[in-house]
Amino acid sequence: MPQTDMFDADLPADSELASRQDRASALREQLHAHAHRYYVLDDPLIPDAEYDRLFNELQALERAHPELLTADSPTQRVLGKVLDGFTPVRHAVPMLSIRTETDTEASGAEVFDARVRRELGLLDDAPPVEYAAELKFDGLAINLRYEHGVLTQAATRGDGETGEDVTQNIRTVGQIPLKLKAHGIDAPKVLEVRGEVYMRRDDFDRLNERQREHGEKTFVNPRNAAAGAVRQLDPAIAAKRPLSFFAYGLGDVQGWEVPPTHSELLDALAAWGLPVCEHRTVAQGASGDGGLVGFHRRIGALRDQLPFDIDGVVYKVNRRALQEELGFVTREPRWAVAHKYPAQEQLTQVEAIDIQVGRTGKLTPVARLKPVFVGGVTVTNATLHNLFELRRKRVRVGDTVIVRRAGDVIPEVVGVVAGERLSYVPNFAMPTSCPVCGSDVVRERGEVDHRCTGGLYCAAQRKQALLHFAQRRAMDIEGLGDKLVDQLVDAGLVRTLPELYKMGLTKLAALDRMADKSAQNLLAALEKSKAATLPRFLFGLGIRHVGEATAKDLARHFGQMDRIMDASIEQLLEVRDVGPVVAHSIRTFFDQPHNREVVEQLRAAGVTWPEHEPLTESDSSTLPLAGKTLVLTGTLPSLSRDEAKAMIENAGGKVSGSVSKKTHYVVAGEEAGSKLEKAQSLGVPILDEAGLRELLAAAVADAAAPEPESP
Ligand code: D41
Repeated sequence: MPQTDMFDADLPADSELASRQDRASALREQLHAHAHRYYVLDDPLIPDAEYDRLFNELQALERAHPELLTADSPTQRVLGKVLDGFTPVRHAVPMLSIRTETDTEASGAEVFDARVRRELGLLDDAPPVEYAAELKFDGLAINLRYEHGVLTQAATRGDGETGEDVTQNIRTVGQIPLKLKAHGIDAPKVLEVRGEVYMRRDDFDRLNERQREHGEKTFVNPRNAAAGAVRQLDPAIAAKRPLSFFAYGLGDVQGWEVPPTHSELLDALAAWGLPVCEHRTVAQGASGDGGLVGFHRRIGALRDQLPFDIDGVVYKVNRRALQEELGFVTREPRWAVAHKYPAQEQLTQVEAIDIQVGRTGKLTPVARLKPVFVGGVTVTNATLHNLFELRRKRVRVGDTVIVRRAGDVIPEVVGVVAGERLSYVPNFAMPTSCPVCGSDVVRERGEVDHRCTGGLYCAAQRKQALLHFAQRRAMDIEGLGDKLVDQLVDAGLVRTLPELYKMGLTKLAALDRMADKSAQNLLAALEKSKAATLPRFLFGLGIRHVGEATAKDLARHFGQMDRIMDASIEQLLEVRDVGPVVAHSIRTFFDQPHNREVVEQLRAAGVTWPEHEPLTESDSSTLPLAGKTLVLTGTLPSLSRDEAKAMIENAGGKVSGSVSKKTHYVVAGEEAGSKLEKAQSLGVPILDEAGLRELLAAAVADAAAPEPESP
């Protein structure tokens, strides 16, 4: 070959040809491998949309450069192999495929209508063509053969000519009648019904949950779960996989007059007892609400609320006479088209795994993704929910993952494409301190979520903490609602609870839509809120698991904020209705120096709470044992521990678990141990049950004495 000049135009052309050839053969190999996993093993590595993308690329390449075409190209045959375990079934009438309108815009309907009209030779002013519009179920095409009304055979589509006999498995599908419903006419000699076997989303979720519980492999989506079930060799296992079915067409028919339109055909199939989807319509032409475009739009809006997955809608020329006139191209009827919606799953790469702290303090691992267009938007982040989900899915940085975005739902990582990790990547670990505020991160026993314990100190939880603090049942700061909190935080005016009380009129009034008058009102409301009560203040702090009732119990039990802040787990457990989870939550909260600081700063800002809140003053401090702490130890002759505790508390006293100098009485029964000894050594008065009863009676008498008049 003569030496070619560097700038010879032939040179790039030659190398282009070589790289095109390489690309085509690489695509063919990939498609073969993926098709095998998808069709034969029912265990695809990539989402359908990614497969379609590769397929389309190869098809475009072969079209533009026919010399690249090879006989074994996946574009040259319908895919799908007969598994060893199933008997092949030759379809009496081939199962056609359906043309897909690649255009996902609404104009797909118009393109189809225009083509139909052209092929039927209709003039522009001819009336609209009538279409039957239905859903495109995302399942597995199946042929059901009924002979004299009895289901005799069910077969997969296979390559359209030959499928597999899956009668055993299909017979387990409750929705599929084993016998056609009698409705006054004789069942046809032969009726072949075609439709889609699919799995409902709730069934899918339950199935996966069960699989997980049994330590078995889970499925990435309902379609794969359905396909796996239909081609399950053991019908007993297939029977446990919840499948559903919708009919949408016919195969071989003998001894039945097929209705003249598709819509009437579906009505007739429904009358035979076959499941037919209710979301279907008869449309006049393409345009407008009454046309295919309107149906496409309506179903698009409904898509995410449907209990099953669809990947598009299907338009069919309604009149069979017209269908016959239009005929077929290769294996696709000219009278039908599938119009897809944007794929809800795509492949992309995980670039990093970050932690997001939510308004409630929940830490969520989030995958930062190479941007990918999925479900109609570009997605760059996807939730991994929690550490357990992340571990279960085995997601690591650098992995290629399937991302799903359905409707308004937050995009999520469905799973990892296996076998692509190139080097060692460490497993992701949850941080032990909050990435936002540095507070401890905890996970409660039996819970999957990790949480920041920073609470009102944590910037991520700021707005939530402020709203909670301001609410009526807490500090009751009138006028401090959602919008204002957003504004204050976003403007940087308030970062912590104490800063609420440091706002000046000038800065406040400078806020958008904030008149002088409203600023003054807010300041007045803040001022008024300073005179708080202990239970309201405590509740307002937003300690996890401390609701209004618990806050009241705590206030009544301890009487003072400082005692609550310093209470040990043991002491907290003495409070009525406080169990280990709540006690831990309170302890952890006050173990965060930031949280103690917030309390101190609020105090410094002038927020006050009487040591005994007014509500309990009426029930409690006027009560006979108000302010008295008793300790119970040993077994009393007639009272159970709980009964004694209730009697003391009803009289306004507190029951503590440990004896100290502050203990007023120790009530000792049989087999009293170290607490009795301690009381003796400290000189704390010791009572038996009779003594306790006496004390209560005496106290009641005291309390009945007239109170001094209030000034
Ligand atoms: O919901 C579907 N997946 C669906 C599939 C449908 N609603 N209608 C369909 N109609 C046909 C023709 C027009 C050939 C009777 C189809 C399919 N075919 C089909 N699905 C898989 C291969 C062919």
